[in-house]
Amino acid sequence: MQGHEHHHAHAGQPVLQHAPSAHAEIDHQLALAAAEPDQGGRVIEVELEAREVEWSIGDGRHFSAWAYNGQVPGPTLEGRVGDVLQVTLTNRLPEPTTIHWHGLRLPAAMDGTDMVQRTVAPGESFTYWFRLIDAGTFWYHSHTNETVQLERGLYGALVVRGDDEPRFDGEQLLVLDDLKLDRQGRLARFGGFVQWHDGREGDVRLINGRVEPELTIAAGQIERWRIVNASSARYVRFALGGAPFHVLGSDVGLLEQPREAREMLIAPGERVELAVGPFSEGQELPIESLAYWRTTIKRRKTERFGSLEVGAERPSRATVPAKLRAIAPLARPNATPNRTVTFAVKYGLNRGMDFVVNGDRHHHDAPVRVGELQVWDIVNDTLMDHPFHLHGFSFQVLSVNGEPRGWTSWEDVVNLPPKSRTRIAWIADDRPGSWMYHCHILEHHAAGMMGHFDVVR
Ligand SMILES: [Cu+2]
Repeated sequence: MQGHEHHHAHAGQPVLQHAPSAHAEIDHQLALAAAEPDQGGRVIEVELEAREVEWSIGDGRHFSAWAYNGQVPGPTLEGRVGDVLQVTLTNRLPEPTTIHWHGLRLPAAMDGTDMVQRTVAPGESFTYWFRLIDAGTFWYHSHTNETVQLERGLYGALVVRGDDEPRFDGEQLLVLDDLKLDRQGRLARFGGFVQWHDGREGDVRLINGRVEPELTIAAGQIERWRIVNASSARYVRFALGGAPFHVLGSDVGLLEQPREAREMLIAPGERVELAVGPFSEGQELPIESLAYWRTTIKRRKTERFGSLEVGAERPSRATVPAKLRAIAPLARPNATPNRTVTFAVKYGLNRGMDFVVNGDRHHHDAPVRVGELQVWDIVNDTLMDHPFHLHGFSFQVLSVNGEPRGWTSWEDVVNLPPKSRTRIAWIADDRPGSWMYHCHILEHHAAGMMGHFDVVR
Protein backbone atom coordinates (compact mmCIF):
# COMPACT_ATOMS: atom_id res chain seq x y z
CA MET A 1 0.00 0.00 0.00
CA GLN A 2 1.49 3.31 -1.03
CA GLY A 3 0.65 6.68 0.42
CA HIS A 4 -0.89 7.39 3.77
CA GLU A 5 -4.35 6.96 5.19
CA HIS A 6 -6.72 9.30 6.93
CA HIS A 7 -9.28 8.17 9.45
CA HIS A 8 -11.67 10.98 8.68
CA ALA A 9 -13.36 12.27 5.58
CA HIS A 10 -12.68 15.57 3.76
CA ALA A 11 -8.94 15.06 4.03
CA GLY A 12 -7.24 16.77 1.12
CA GLN A 13 -10.29 17.44 -1.03
CA PRO A 14 -8.91 17.01 -4.53
CA VAL A 15 -9.15 19.92 -6.89
CA LEU A 16 -10.54 19.51 -10.36
CA GLN A 17 -7.63 19.80 -12.70
CA HIS A 18 -9.32 19.50 -16.06
CA ALA A 19 -12.30 17.94 -17.74
CA PRO A 20 -13.43 17.49 -21.33
CA SER A 21 -16.52 19.68 -21.04
CA ALA A 22 -18.67 21.64 -18.62
CA HIS A 23 -20.95 18.59 -18.40
CA ALA A 24 -18.09 16.31 -17.38
CA GLU A 25 -16.91 18.92 -14.89
CA ILE A 26 -20.31 18.88 -13.20
CA ASP A 27 -20.29 15.05 -13.26
CA HIS A 28 -16.87 15.07 -11.62
CA GLN A 29 -18.03 17.45 -8.88
CA LEU A 30 -21.15 15.35 -8.25
CA ALA A 31 -18.96 12.27 -8.02
CA LEU A 32 -16.71 13.94 -5.46
CA ALA A 33 -19.68 15.06 -3.37
CA ALA A 34 -21.22 11.57 -3.47
CA ALA A 35 -18.09 9.76 -2.36
CA GLU A 36 -18.13 9.89 1.42
CA PRO A 37 -16.81 6.91 3.35
CA ASP A 38 -19.34 4.82 5.24
CA GLN A 39 -19.53 4.98 9.03
CA GLY A 40 -16.18 3.75 10.28
CA GLY A 41 -14.67 3.87 6.80
CA ARG A 42 -11.49 5.71 5.90
CA VAL A 43 -10.28 7.86 3.06
CA ILE A 44 -7.29 6.08 1.56
CA GLU A 45 -5.03 8.48 -0.29
CA VAL A 46 -2.71 7.10 -2.94
CA GLU A 47 -0.32 8.80 -5.33
CA LEU A 48 0.33 6.94 -8.57
CA GLU A 49 2.98 8.28 -10.90
CA ALA A 50 3.03 6.79 -14.39
CA ARG A 51 6.59 6.94 -15.65
CA GLU A 52 9.27 5.16 -17.61
CA VAL A 53 11.24 2.56 -15.67
CA GLU A 54 13.75 -0.21 -16.26
CA TRP A 55 11.73 -3.44 -15.78
CA SER A 56 13.74 -6.50 -14.64
CA ILE A 57 11.74 -9.66 -15.25
CA GLY A 58 13.99 -11.84 -13.07
CA ASP A 59 15.99 -13.85 -15.61
CA GLY A 60 18.61 -11.20 -16.32
CA ARG A 61 16.50 -9.55 -18.98
CA HIS A 62 15.39 -5.99 -18.44
CA PHE A 63 14.04 -3.33 -20.69
CA SER A 64 12.38 0.03 -20.71
CA ALA A 65 8.77 -0.17 -19.50
CA TRP A 66 6.03 2.15 -18.33
CA ALA A 67 4.88 1.62 -14.76
CA TYR A 68 3.02 3.04 -11.79
CA ASN A 69 5.47 4.16 -9.08
CA GLY A 70 8.32 2.38 -10.83
CA GLN A 71 7.04 -1.18 -10.45
CA VAL A 72 5.23 -3.75 -12.60
CA PRO A 73 2.56 -4.55 -11.55
CA GLY A 74 1.85 -1.21 -9.91
CA PRO A 75 1.37 -1.13 -6.15
CA THR A 76 -1.39 -3.41 -4.87
CA LEU A 77 -4.10 -1.14 -3.48
CA GLU A 78 -6.10 -2.47 -0.56
CA GLY A 79 -9.20 -1.22 1.18
CA ARG A 80 -12.34 -2.34 2.93
CA VAL A 81 -15.95 -2.06 1.84
CA GLY A 82 -17.11 1.43 2.86
CA ASP A 83 -13.70 3.09 2.47
CA VAL A 84 -13.13 5.83 -0.07
CA LEU A 85 -10.17 5.49 -2.40
CA GLN A 86 -8.62 8.76 -3.55
CA VAL A 87 -5.94 8.24 -6.16
CA THR A 88 -3.99 11.08 -7.70
CA LEU A 89 -2.48 10.01 -11.01
CA THR A 90 0.46 12.07 -12.22
CA ASN A 91 1.51 11.49 -15.78
CA ARG A 92 5.28 11.49 -16.40
CA LEU A 93 4.91 9.57 -19.68
CA PRO A 94 5.56 11.10 -23.08
CA GLU A 95 1.88 10.60 -24.04
CA PRO A 96 -1.59 11.05 -22.44
CA THR A 97 -3.02 8.40 -20.13
CA THR A 98 -6.00 7.58 -17.85
CA ILE A 99 -6.79 4.86 -15.28
CA HIS A 100 -9.79 2.53 -15.56
CA TRP A 101 -10.90 0.86 -12.30
CA HIS A 102 -11.83 -2.53 -13.66
CA GLY A 103 -14.87 -4.11 -11.95
CA LEU A 104 -15.69 -1.25 -9.58
CA ARG A 105 -19.13 0.30 -9.23
CA LEU A 106 -18.09 3.94 -9.26
CA PRO A 107 -19.52 7.19 -10.65
CA ALA A 108 -19.33 7.49 -14.45
CA ALA A 109 -16.95 10.45 -14.20
CA MET A 110 -14.41 8.22 -12.38
CA ASP A 111 -14.46 5.35 -14.92
CA GLY A 112 -11.24 6.50 -16.56
CA THR A 113 -12.24 6.37 -20.22
CA ASP A 114 -11.76 9.26 -22.61
CA MET A 115 -15.57 9.37 -22.91
CA VAL A 116 -15.92 10.70 -19.35
CA GLN A 117 -12.71 12.66 -18.84
CA ARG A 118 -10.09 14.47 -20.85
CA THR A 119 -7.00 12.28 -20.97
CA VAL A 120 -4.28 13.31 -18.53
CA ALA A 121 -1.58 15.04 -20.57
CA PRO A 122 2.15 14.62 -19.84
CA GLY A 123 3.04 16.64 -16.73
CA GLU A 124 -0.57 16.85 -15.53
CA SER A 125 -2.46 15.17 -12.68
CA PHE A 126 -6.00 13.93 -12.14
CA THR A 127 -7.64 12.69 -8.94
CA TYR A 128 -9.96 9.67 -8.94
CA TRP A 129 -12.21 9.47 -5.92
CA PHE A 130 -14.85 6.81 -5.19
CA ARG A 131 -16.29 4.62 -2.47
CA LEU A 132 -15.49 0.88 -2.40
CA ILE A 133 -18.87 -0.86 -2.59
CA ASP A 134 -18.08 -4.52 -3.23
CA ALA A 135 -15.54 -6.91 -1.75
CA GLY A 136 -13.46 -8.73 -4.32
CA THR A 137 -10.35 -8.80 -6.47
CA PHE A 138 -10.22 -5.93 -8.92
CA TRP A 139 -7.54 -4.27 -10.98
CA TYR A 140 -6.64 -0.94 -12.44
CA HIS A 141 -5.04 -0.23 -15.77
CA SER A 142 -4.54 2.40 -18.41
CA HIS A 143 -7.54 2.96 -20.66
CA THR A 144 -5.65 5.11 -23.19
CA ASN A 145 -3.63 3.61 -26.05
CA GLU A 146 -4.19 0.36 -24.16
CA THR A 147 -2.52 -2.03 -26.58
CA VAL A 148 0.75 -0.20 -25.91
CA GLN A 149 0.31 1.07 -22.35
CA LEU A 150 -0.82 -2.24 -20.79
CA GLU A 151 1.83 -4.22 -22.64
CA ARG A 152 4.44 -1.83 -21.25
CA GLY A 153 3.26 -2.44 -17.68
CA LEU A 154 0.57 0.06 -16.69
CA TYR A 155 -1.59 -2.23 -14.55
CA GLY A 156 -1.98 -3.24 -10.91
CA ALA A 157 -4.34 -5.05 -8.54
CA LEU A 158 -6.91 -3.69 -6.09
CA VAL A 159 -8.18 -5.89 -3.26
CA VAL A 160 -11.33 -4.92 -1.35
CA ARG A 161 -12.14 -6.87 1.81
CA GLY A 162 -15.54 -7.36 3.37
CA ASP A 163 -16.62 -8.04 6.94
CA ASP A 164 -17.36 -11.76 6.71
CA GLU A 165 -14.42 -13.14 4.79
CA PRO A 166 -13.55 -16.83 5.17
CA ARG A 167 -10.31 -17.47 7.08
CA PHE A 168 -7.36 -19.14 5.43
CA ASP A 169 -3.75 -19.74 6.43
CA GLY A 170 -2.41 -17.22 3.97
CA GLU A 171 -3.15 -15.28 0.85
CA GLN A 172 -1.33 -14.78 -2.42
CA LEU A 173 -2.05 -12.47 -5.30
CA LEU A 174 -1.05 -13.60 -8.79
CA VAL A 175 -1.22 -11.06 -11.59
CA LEU A 176 -0.68 -12.98 -14.82
CA ASP A 177 0.69 -11.41 -18.00
CA ASP A 178 2.70 -12.34 -21.05
CA LEU A 179 5.18 -10.35 -23.08
CA LYS A 180 6.27 -10.40 -26.66
CA LEU A 181 9.97 -9.61 -26.91
CA ASP A 182 11.98 -9.02 -30.06
CA ARG A 183 15.35 -10.62 -30.90
CA GLN A 184 17.20 -7.96 -28.93
CA GLY A 185 15.08 -8.82 -25.88
CA ARG A 186 13.13 -5.56 -25.95
CA LEU A 187 9.34 -5.25 -25.97
CA ALA A 188 8.38 -6.03 -29.54
CA ARG A 189 6.66 -3.40 -31.65
CA PHE A 190 3.05 -4.18 -32.42
CA GLY A 191 2.29 -5.21 -35.94
CA GLY A 192 1.21 -7.79 -38.46
CA PHE A 193 -1.97 -9.64 -39.30
CA VAL A 194 -1.57 -12.37 -36.64
CA GLN A 195 -1.50 -9.80 -33.84
CA TRP A 196 -4.36 -7.90 -35.40
CA HIS A 197 -6.45 -11.06 -35.67
CA ASP A 198 -5.45 -12.97 -32.51
CA GLY A 199 -4.49 -10.09 -30.26
CA ARG A 200 -0.97 -9.82 -28.94
CA GLU A 201 0.37 -12.88 -27.13
CA GLY A 202 3.95 -13.36 -26.06
CA ASP A 203 6.18 -16.28 -25.18
CA VAL A 204 7.43 -14.77 -21.94
CA ARG A 205 5.01 -15.64 -19.15
CA LEU A 206 4.90 -13.60 -15.98
CA ILE A 207 3.45 -13.78 -12.50
CA ASN A 208 3.62 -10.40 -10.76
CA GLY A 209 6.02 -9.05 -13.37
CA ARG A 210 8.57 -11.90 -13.00
CA VAL A 211 9.34 -14.73 -15.45
CA GLU A 212 8.04 -18.11 -14.21
CA PRO A 213 8.71 -17.46 -10.50
CA GLU A 214 8.79 -20.05 -7.75
CA LEU A 215 6.00 -19.51 -5.22
CA THR A 216 5.95 -21.32 -1.89
CA ILE A 217 3.29 -22.72 0.41
CA ALA A 218 3.68 -24.52 3.75
CA ALA A 219 2.69 -28.20 3.81
CA GLY A 220 -0.70 -28.76 5.42
CA GLN A 221 -1.92 -25.21 4.85
CA ILE A 222 -4.72 -23.84 2.68
CA GLU A 223 -4.29 -20.43 1.07
CA ARG A 224 -6.60 -18.05 -0.68
CA TRP A 225 -5.25 -17.15 -4.10
CA ARG A 226 -6.51 -14.10 -5.96
CA ILE A 227 -5.67 -14.32 -9.65
CA VAL A 228 -5.91 -11.52 -12.22
CA ASN A 229 -5.40 -12.09 -15.93
CA ALA A 230 -3.82 -8.81 -17.06
CA SER A 231 -2.59 -10.03 -20.43
CA SER A 232 -3.68 -8.41 -23.67
CA ALA A 233 -5.09 -11.49 -25.34
CA ARG A 234 -3.94 -14.71 -23.68
CA TYR A 235 -6.51 -17.11 -22.28
CA VAL A 236 -5.16 -18.85 -19.20
CA ARG A 237 -6.55 -22.34 -18.57
CA PHE A 238 -5.16 -22.34 -15.07
CA ALA A 239 -4.01 -25.60 -13.48
CA LEU A 240 -1.67 -26.80 -10.75
CA GLY A 241 -0.42 -29.95 -12.44
CA GLY A 242 -3.83 -31.57 -12.11
CA ALA A 243 -4.12 -31.08 -8.34
CA PRO A 244 -7.64 -30.24 -7.19
CA PHE A 245 -8.48 -26.83 -5.76
CA HIS A 246 -11.65 -24.98 -4.80
CA VAL A 247 -13.02 -22.02 -6.74
CA LEU A 248 -14.15 -19.48 -4.15
CA GLY A 249 -14.85 -16.37 -6.16
CA SER A 250 -15.28 -14.83 -9.58
CA ASP A 251 -14.79 -11.30 -10.92
CA VAL A 252 -16.72 -9.56 -8.15
CA GLY A 253 -16.43 -11.42 -4.87
CA LEU A 254 -17.30 -14.84 -3.56
CA LEU A 255 -19.51 -17.51 -5.09
CA GLU A 256 -22.42 -18.92 -3.05
CA GLN A 257 -20.50 -22.10 -2.40
CA PRO A 258 -17.04 -23.33 -3.39
CA ARG A 259 -16.72 -25.50 -6.50
CA GLU A 260 -14.04 -28.15 -6.73
CA ALA A 261 -12.02 -28.02 -9.94
CA ARG A 262 -8.69 -29.06 -11.44
CA GLU A 263 -8.58 -26.30 -14.03
CA MET A 264 -10.12 -22.89 -14.49
CA LEU A 265 -10.36 -20.79 -17.64
CA ILE A 266 -9.40 -17.17 -16.95
CA ALA A 267 -10.00 -14.92 -19.96
CA PRO A 268 -8.23 -11.55 -20.32
CA GLY A 269 -9.59 -9.12 -17.72
CA GLU A 270 -11.11 -11.85 -15.54
CA ARG A 271 -10.35 -12.65 -11.91
CA VAL A 272 -10.81 -15.82 -9.91
CA GLU A 273 -10.28 -16.62 -6.26
CA LEU A 274 -9.18 -20.13 -5.27
CA ALA A 275 -8.56 -22.13 -2.12
CA VAL A 276 -5.21 -23.87 -2.77
CA GLY A 277 -3.84 -26.75 -0.68
CA PRO A 278 -3.18 -28.64 1.48
CA PHE A 279 -0.09 -30.29 -0.01
CA SER A 280 2.74 -32.46 1.39
CA GLU A 281 6.26 -31.27 2.09
CA GLY A 282 8.56 -31.56 -0.91
CA GLN A 283 5.85 -31.51 -3.54
CA GLU A 284 6.52 -29.29 -6.55
CA LEU A 285 3.57 -28.30 -8.69
CA PRO A 286 3.62 -26.44 -11.98
CA ILE A 287 1.53 -23.29 -12.19
CA GLU A 288 0.46 -23.67 -15.78
CA SER A 289 -1.95 -22.80 -18.52
CA LEU A 290 -3.25 -25.91 -20.27
CA ALA A 291 -3.46 -26.06 -24.06
CA TYR A 292 -6.27 -23.86 -25.30
CA TRP A 293 -7.21 -23.03 -28.85
CA ARG A 294 -9.52 -20.06 -29.15
CA THR A 295 -9.65 -20.52 -32.93
CA THR A 296 -6.78 -18.14 -33.46
CA ILE A 297 -4.03 -18.43 -36.04
CA LYS A 298 -1.53 -19.42 -33.35
CA ARG A 299 -2.40 -22.35 -31.04
CA ARG A 300 -1.22 -22.40 -27.45
CA LYS A 301 0.14 -25.61 -25.96
CA THR A 302 0.40 -26.23 -22.22
CA GLU A 303 2.80 -23.59 -20.90
CA ARG A 304 4.28 -22.83 -17.52
CA PHE A 305 3.72 -19.55 -15.68
CA GLY A 306 5.66 -20.58 -12.59
CA SER A 307 5.92 -23.27 -9.94
CA LEU A 308 4.73 -23.92 -6.43
CA GLU A 309 7.18 -25.43 -3.92
CA VAL A 310 5.73 -27.02 -0.80
CA GLY A 311 7.84 -26.25 2.25
CA ALA A 312 7.88 -27.58 5.81
CA GLU A 313 4.62 -28.45 7.49
CA ARG A 314 2.89 -25.70 9.48
CA PRO A 315 -0.30 -25.86 11.51
CA SER A 316 -3.50 -24.98 9.71
CA ARG A 317 -6.57 -23.22 11.03
CA ALA A 318 -8.26 -23.01 7.62
CA THR A 319 -11.29 -24.87 6.38
CA VAL A 320 -13.05 -24.32 3.09
CA PRO A 321 -16.54 -23.28 4.22
CA ALA A 322 -19.50 -25.08 2.64
CA LYS A 323 -21.37 -21.79 2.19
CA LEU A 324 -19.70 -18.50 1.23
CA ARG A 325 -22.60 -16.10 0.75
CA ALA A 326 -26.10 -15.85 -0.72
CA ILE A 327 -26.64 -14.18 -4.09
CA ALA A 328 -30.21 -13.42 -5.12
CA PRO A 329 -30.70 -14.25 -8.80
CA LEU A 330 -31.77 -11.24 -10.89
CA ALA A 331 -33.79 -13.30 -13.39
CA ARG A 332 -34.67 -16.84 -14.41
CA PRO A 333 -32.34 -18.53 -16.93
CA ASN A 334 -35.08 -18.38 -19.59
CA ALA A 335 -35.97 -14.69 -18.99
CA THR A 336 -36.87 -12.83 -22.18
CA PRO A 337 -34.00 -10.67 -23.41
CA ASN A 338 -34.61 -6.97 -24.01
CA ARG A 339 -31.43 -6.39 -25.99
CA THR A 340 -29.12 -8.33 -28.29
CA VAL A 341 -25.46 -7.36 -28.60
CA THR A 342 -23.70 -9.14 -31.45
CA PHE A 343 -19.92 -9.41 -31.68
CA ALA A 344 -18.85 -10.03 -35.27
CA VAL A 345 -16.09 -9.54 -37.79
CA LYS A 346 -16.50 -7.81 -41.14
CA TYR A 347 -14.16 -8.20 -44.04
CA GLY A 348 -13.40 -5.00 -45.90
CA LEU A 349 -11.08 -3.83 -48.59
CA ASN A 350 -9.28 -1.24 -46.48
CA ARG A 351 -8.30 -2.84 -43.20
CA GLY A 352 -8.84 -6.46 -44.21
CA MET A 353 -10.86 -7.23 -41.09
CA ASP A 354 -12.99 -5.13 -38.77
CA PHE A 355 -14.16 -6.14 -35.32
CA VAL A 356 -17.70 -4.85 -34.85
CA VAL A 357 -20.68 -4.78 -32.50
CA ASN A 358 -24.14 -4.89 -34.10
CA GLY A 359 -22.43 -4.17 -37.43
CA ASP A 360 -20.55 -1.04 -36.32
CA ARG A 361 -17.10 -0.25 -35.10
CA HIS A 362 -17.60 1.61 -31.79
CA HIS A 363 -21.33 0.93 -31.75
CA HIS A 364 -23.63 3.56 -30.23
CA ASP A 365 -26.16 1.51 -28.23
CA ALA A 366 -29.54 2.54 -26.77
CA PRO A 367 -29.77 4.07 -23.28
CA VAL A 368 -30.38 2.01 -20.14
CA ARG A 369 -32.77 3.29 -17.49
CA VAL A 370 -31.77 3.27 -13.82
CA GLY A 371 -33.50 0.47 -11.91
CA GLU A 372 -34.79 -1.44 -14.97
CA LEU A 373 -33.83 -5.10 -15.27
CA GLN A 374 -31.57 -5.67 -18.26
CA VAL A 375 -31.57 -9.10 -19.86
CA TRP A 376 -29.06 -9.06 -22.70
CA ASP A 377 -28.21 -11.75 -25.18
CA ILE A 378 -24.55 -11.40 -26.07
CA VAL A 379 -24.13 -13.19 -29.36
CA ASN A 380 -20.72 -14.17 -30.65
CA ASP A 381 -21.11 -14.51 -34.40
CA THR A 382 -17.41 -15.14 -34.97
CA LEU A 383 -15.36 -18.35 -34.96
CA MET A 384 -13.11 -17.22 -32.11
CA ASP A 385 -13.55 -16.54 -28.38
CA HIS A 386 -14.06 -12.99 -27.12
CA PRO A 387 -14.18 -11.86 -23.47
CA PHE A 388 -17.14 -9.45 -23.06
CA HIS A 389 -16.47 -6.74 -20.42
CA LEU A 390 -19.11 -4.36 -19.03
CA HIS A 391 -17.80 -1.19 -17.38
CA GLY A 392 -19.06 0.02 -14.01
CA PHE A 393 -21.73 -2.63 -13.36
CA SER A 394 -21.75 -6.32 -12.45
CA PHE A 395 -23.95 -8.88 -14.15
CA GLN A 396 -25.07 -12.47 -13.65
CA VAL A 397 -24.72 -15.08 -16.39
CA LEU A 398 -28.12 -16.73 -16.85
CA SER A 399 -27.37 -19.22 -19.62
CA VAL A 400 -24.97 -20.10 -22.42
CA ASN A 401 -26.60 -21.42 -25.62
CA GLY A 402 -29.82 -21.93 -23.66
CA GLU A 403 -28.17 -24.06 -20.97
CA PRO A 404 -28.54 -22.61 -17.46
CA ARG A 405 -25.14 -21.97 -15.95
CA GLY A 406 -25.92 -23.86 -12.75
CA TRP A 407 -24.50 -21.33 -10.30
CA THR A 408 -24.98 -17.65 -9.58
CA SER A 409 -22.07 -15.21 -9.46
CA TRP A 410 -21.25 -11.56 -10.09
CA GLU A 411 -19.14 -10.92 -13.17
CA ASP A 412 -17.87 -8.02 -15.23
CA VAL A 413 -16.21 -10.24 -17.85
CA VAL A 414 -17.66 -13.35 -19.46
CA ASN A 415 -16.02 -15.39 -22.18
CA LEU A 416 -18.10 -15.74 -25.34
CA PRO A 417 -17.32 -19.08 -27.03
CA PRO A 418 -17.35 -19.21 -30.85
CA LYS A 419 -20.85 -19.03 -32.43
CA SER A 420 -22.61 -18.74 -29.09
CA ARG A 421 -25.37 -16.88 -27.24
CA THR A 422 -24.72 -15.84 -23.63
CA ARG A 423 -27.64 -14.42 -21.66
CA ILE A 424 -26.78 -12.00 -18.86
CA ALA A 425 -28.88 -9.98 -16.40
CA TRP A 426 -27.99 -6.73 -14.65
CA ILE A 427 -29.62 -3.67 -13.17
CA ALA A 428 -28.18 -0.16 -13.40
CA ASP A 429 -28.11 1.37 -9.94
CA ASP A 430 -28.36 5.16 -9.75
CA ARG A 431 -25.13 6.13 -11.53
CA PRO A 432 -26.19 7.93 -14.69
CA GLY A 433 -23.62 8.81 -17.34
CA SER A 434 -21.70 7.37 -20.27
CA TRP A 435 -20.63 3.75 -20.03
CA MET A 436 -19.24 1.11 -22.36
CA TYR A 437 -18.79 -2.59 -22.99
CA HIS A 438 -16.10 -4.15 -25.13
CA CYS A 439 -14.04 -7.17 -26.00
CA HIS A 440 -11.16 -7.38 -23.50
CA ILE A 441 -8.76 -8.64 -26.13
CA LEU A 442 -7.17 -5.21 -26.30
CA GLU A 443 -6.41 -5.34 -30.01
CA HIS A 444 -10.05 -6.24 -30.79
CA HIS A 445 -11.30 -3.41 -28.60
CA ALA A 446 -8.95 -1.01 -30.39
CA ALA A 447 -10.17 -2.34 -33.75
CA GLY A 448 -13.75 -1.36 -32.91
CA MET A 449 -15.27 -4.23 -30.92
CA MET A 450 -16.99 -2.03 -28.33
CA GLY A 451 -20.30 -0.30 -27.67
CA HIS A 452 -21.14 2.76 -25.62
CA PHE A 453 -24.45 3.74 -24.06
CA ASP A 454 -25.90 6.14 -21.52
CA VAL A 455 -27.45 5.20 -18.22
CA VAL A 456 -30.33 7.62 -17.71
CA ARG A 457 -32.73 8.36 -14.86
CU1 LIG B 1 -12.29 -10.10 -29.21
